[in-house]
Amino acid sequence: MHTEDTIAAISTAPGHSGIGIVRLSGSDALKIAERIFLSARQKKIRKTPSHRMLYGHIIDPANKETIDEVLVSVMKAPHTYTREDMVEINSHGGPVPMRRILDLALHAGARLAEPGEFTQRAFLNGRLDLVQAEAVIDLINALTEQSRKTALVQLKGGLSKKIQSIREELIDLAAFVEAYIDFPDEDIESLSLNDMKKRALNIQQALQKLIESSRYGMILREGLKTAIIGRPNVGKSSLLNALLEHDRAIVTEVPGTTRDVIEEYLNIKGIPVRIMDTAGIRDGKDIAEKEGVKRSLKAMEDADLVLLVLDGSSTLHTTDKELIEKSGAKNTIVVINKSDLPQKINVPPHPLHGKAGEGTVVHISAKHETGLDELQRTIAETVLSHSTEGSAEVVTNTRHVYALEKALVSMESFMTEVDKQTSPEFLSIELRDALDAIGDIIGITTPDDILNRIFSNFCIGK
Ligand SMILES: Nc1nc2c(ncn2[C@@H]2O[C@H](COP(=O)(O)OP(=O)(O)OP(=O)(O)O)[C@@H](O)[C@H]2O)c(=O)[nH]1
Ligand SMILES: [Mg+2]
Repeated sequence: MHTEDTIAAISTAPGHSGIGIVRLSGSDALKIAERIFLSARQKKIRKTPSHRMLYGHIIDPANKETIDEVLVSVMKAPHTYTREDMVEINSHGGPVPMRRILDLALHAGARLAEPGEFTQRAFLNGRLDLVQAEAVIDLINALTEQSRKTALVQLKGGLSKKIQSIREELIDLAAFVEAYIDFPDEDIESLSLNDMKKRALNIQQALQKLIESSRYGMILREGLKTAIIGRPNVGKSSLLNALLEHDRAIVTEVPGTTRDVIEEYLNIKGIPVRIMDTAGIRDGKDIAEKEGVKRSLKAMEDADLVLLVLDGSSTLHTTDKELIEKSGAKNTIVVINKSDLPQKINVPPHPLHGKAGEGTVVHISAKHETGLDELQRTIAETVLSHSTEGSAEVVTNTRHVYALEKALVSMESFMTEVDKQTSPEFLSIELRDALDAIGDIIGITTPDDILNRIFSNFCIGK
């Protein structure tokens, strides 16, 4: 990656809109913008104080043709997103004028930006660490208000600060251990051993807490994978429609209506939910239905949460019992539907006890939309009861979880080695490994190929 050249991109989404923004960043950004912009009051971009806007027109320097009427924001280094000189051209948001403005900027000396390159520069120039840079994309992709809040805490450096403090504790501990390497003849006294263990335990606990927060964090980022499972005709598709508040899936009185998995997004009390309606489970004869059932079982297996729907107006079927058994290992809410009809079902004892949400029974009528609020509350509780909601430091990123787990493994080995009174050289190796893993999270030791992969997932212009 070259950071010495000036980059340009269309930063707003493609399509037609009121305004659109072409963005420039780099040491020549002001000069390049000046070549293609004519201010209404003859003002020069380079002479304009930072963080001011100029009104005028984009002009093709080759033939003096006016391309669009624009407002230009002038932002001078270092107080900018990338810490470089930046110009943002606010034009009309049509693809044709914007493409033309971008082309003019490229002709005037800019290079087309790679995806995420503005943010990559912000990272390379030290304005954001890697966790904060990754939070930018999470904020853009936030599924619900809760996801947005968590991403914003990360963007403002909340999680980074926590990771930094763990890193500092690790550095202190490493320095303490390494002091003994210089005196090979001296054994580490037991007082110091205890001190080391105490410090290592603190670090371990902090790592564990962050790893635990990721269960909630990943749900905020990717959605709670929820599968609606049950026999044919119990009202699974009706439930999906009732939750979505529109007729997404076909509902008929014929068993076996749904043949494929239907996936939708829902916002349940701030929690993004990826909900899947599935084909009713039975021993169907036709091939399409068999395939449908296979997919239902797969959806159940992959789900974070199973909504096991039973028909309250009929007695418990063998398949119901089998599904109750099958869902045993899963976080499950038993949803007894058709509560508007006379009830014949015996609420089955669920094999699961103990953990919140599991084996919980909720009565609803999907058709008359009753009991849905309680169901939604129960769904939200299964997430929140396990979570560290309210805690500022929530880990939402798989890359961070892996690195934290790696650091934790090293700390566990460190503890074992301390107990065995291994020589300080070996102890220090474990701490270095933990430090590297933590450094990878915030981008201190992250290899270039990983960095490039992270930024290539961004959109162009960010
Ligand atoms: N009385 C009553 N009928 C319901 C209720 N929910 C669903 N039904 C009816 O039950 C029938 C089956 O509903 P669906 O939602 O298609 O059931 P399903 O579980 O998706 O069925 P498959 O797709 O075949 O597996 C339809 O006639 C619905 O109108 C309810 O709460 N009360
Ligand atoms: Mg259905």
